[in-house]
Amino acid sequence: MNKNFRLEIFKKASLCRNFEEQVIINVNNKNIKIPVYVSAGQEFIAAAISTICKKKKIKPLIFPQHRCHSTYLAFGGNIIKLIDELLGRESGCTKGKGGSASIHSKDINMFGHDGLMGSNGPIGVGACFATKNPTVIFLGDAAAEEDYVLGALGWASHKKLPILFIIEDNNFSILTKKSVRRNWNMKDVARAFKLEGYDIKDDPREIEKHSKFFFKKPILLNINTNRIYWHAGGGMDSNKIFDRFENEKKILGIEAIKINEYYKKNIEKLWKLQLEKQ
Ligand SMILES: Cc1ncc(C[n+]2csc(CCOP(=O)(O)OP(=O)(O)O)c2C)c(N)n1
Repeated sequence: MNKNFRLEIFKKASLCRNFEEQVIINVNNKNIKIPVYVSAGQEFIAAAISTICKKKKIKPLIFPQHRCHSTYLAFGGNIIKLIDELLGRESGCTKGKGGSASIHSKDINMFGHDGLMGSNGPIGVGACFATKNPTVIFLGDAAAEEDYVLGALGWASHKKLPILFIIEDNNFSILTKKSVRRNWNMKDVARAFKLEGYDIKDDPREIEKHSKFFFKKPILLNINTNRIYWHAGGGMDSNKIFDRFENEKKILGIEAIKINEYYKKNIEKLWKLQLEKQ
């Protein structure tokens, strides 16, 4: 992968990571009073997919689930409106009514989740079938297990829809690991439905490698990743989890460090300004 492109992806990831770090601070000091689902650790998925879409000049329909701050930010959602949403304000991107789990934004074609795990599978397939617009559906590894997701995969395959199913596979359904829940994987399920299916890491180079046919046919990427914080809120079980963000920063060196310093400083400032408006 060309270094500039990798840095472009890193920029988005840095925006997302620093945003989430501020969310954690503001959950802990009780400025944020609603349940939050932090995407720190998983941000390279949204960062890579959105940068690839931008390069392809595609503005897809986006169907996220609850862990979606990074999806919103990486695809160009307004950061102030997200801060306001988490603070429960009417000026929030979902008018303060969606909270963390149901981020919705007409500006970026992002359709907020309703809370029923996996529902965005059939809803997103339906939207893609009706409009034929390029569509990205993000599902957790647990949400992907819902029966209605399977029916949706079959329809997307049969109709050869321009759709990308991204499984953000952090191994957990709240606290239950995949190995307790099932003996199969989503790549094989996709292939059983005659979809292209791959099981990859959240390494942006691997994601890009599979991007040639994005939106030319239906594809499912099961992307292995890690969430750093608890299912909800800002707790942390271990600091030994592999952190793709820190890994990329180390590899990319001084340029990445500078990018990250920029986002850290400015996002902290934005949060402060918004909080002062209260
Ligand atoms: C149909 C349904 N079943 C159960 C739940 C309760 N629930 C909320 S989040 C969650 C786990 C989701 O895990 P996953 O889809 O892997 O996403 P992650 O939280 O790991 O990002 C569960 C079981 C729900 N909201 N909807």
